[in-house]
Amino acid sequence: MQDKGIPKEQIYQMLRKYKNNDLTHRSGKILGSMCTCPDPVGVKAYSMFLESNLGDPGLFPGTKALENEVIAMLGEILGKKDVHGHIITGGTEANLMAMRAARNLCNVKDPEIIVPKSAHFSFKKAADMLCLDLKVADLDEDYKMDLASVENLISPNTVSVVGVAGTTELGKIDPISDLSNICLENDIYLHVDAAFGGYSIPFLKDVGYDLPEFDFSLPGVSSITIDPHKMGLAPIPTGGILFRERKFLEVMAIETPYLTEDLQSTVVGTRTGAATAATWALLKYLGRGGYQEVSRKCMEITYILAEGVEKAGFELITHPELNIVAFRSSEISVEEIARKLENKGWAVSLASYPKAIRIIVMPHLKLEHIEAFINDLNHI
Ligand code: 0PR
Repeated sequence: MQDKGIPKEQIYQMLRKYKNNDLTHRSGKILGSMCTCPDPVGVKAYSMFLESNLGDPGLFPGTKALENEVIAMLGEILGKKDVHGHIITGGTEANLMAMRAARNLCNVKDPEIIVPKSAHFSFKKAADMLCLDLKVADLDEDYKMDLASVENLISPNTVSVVGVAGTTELGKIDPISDLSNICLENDIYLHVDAAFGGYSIPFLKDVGYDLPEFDFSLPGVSSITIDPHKMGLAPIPTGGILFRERKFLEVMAIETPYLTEDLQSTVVGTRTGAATAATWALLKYLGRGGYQEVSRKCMEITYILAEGVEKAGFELITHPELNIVAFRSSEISVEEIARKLENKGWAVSLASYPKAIRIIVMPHLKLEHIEAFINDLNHI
């Protein structure tokens, strides 16, 4: 570190040089990301609350009121207005909190959780950090959690079953309604990871898409992860965790002797209020109608992409249920396809099960990008 400070204009110039090495969502080249260009209204709201710390909410009662309103709005979207929860850093932290609540609720010596083979890797982190034994349920022929497999894995040590509404690799929605029944019958905590689907399934249902129930309207659902920084268009890092009952937060509350709150249930202490402000602003600004449009447009482009992929001679892994298209070829490996697409400037990602090229049709992908992509796909 140099002794004397550098003039700010020079600093900004230096930063721009680094930034120029980054890809941007706006370029339309990022095809494998669940994040997107944050909406400017959310960015402005975020920047207005940079000094707000929800880890010490007594100092920021305005931001705390915003968080309460956001949680109620997200609860309303997910079938229950009087839910309890927090705006946090993202899906990983949300899943970690849910698993911690589930574990703490049960007093078992060797706790186990049951997740589908399609679950996000954050559950492996949660299992490691919380000393949980991870039991992996098989998928059915449509890549959704297999119910017979779940029932076989249930044991007296099961503290939670996890279903996913919008899987990371294929965008599939697990049979949450059946999981809800199974969990009610066995008195097991059911967590729904809707980090991706939470901000789209309800809105797509509004506009006529035939998608299954997955939220608190199902009585067995105990908690839901929903990420504003994915389909919610909020800046990174913004995640959400919602619990059906306050006691799920209370079982993991830690005393905080010198803060303006007595108890804290979140993983992090100092916690930005900016994410809450951005989420609040976007929910108010876009409204239900705005989010319906966002999801509807993504789905329309998803279908165009799926059709283009098939016409180009590739095999779709599955009919897209949400805005993810996954495909492979009988002639060349997915690694080879990815390499060729990367040479043409596309940043694609690979699904692991089954192996496939995976494209997430996020709001930054416009029709012209997808048309250019299909054109390149035809010529690899
Ligand atoms: N749950 C689900 C269903 C997810 O898909 C993800 C992340 C998480 C939880 C974890 O969320 P956080 O990453 O917010 O903690 N899904 C994406 C993935 O792993 C995240 C992502 C986003 C990856 C943008 C790359 C990228 O460029 O694929």
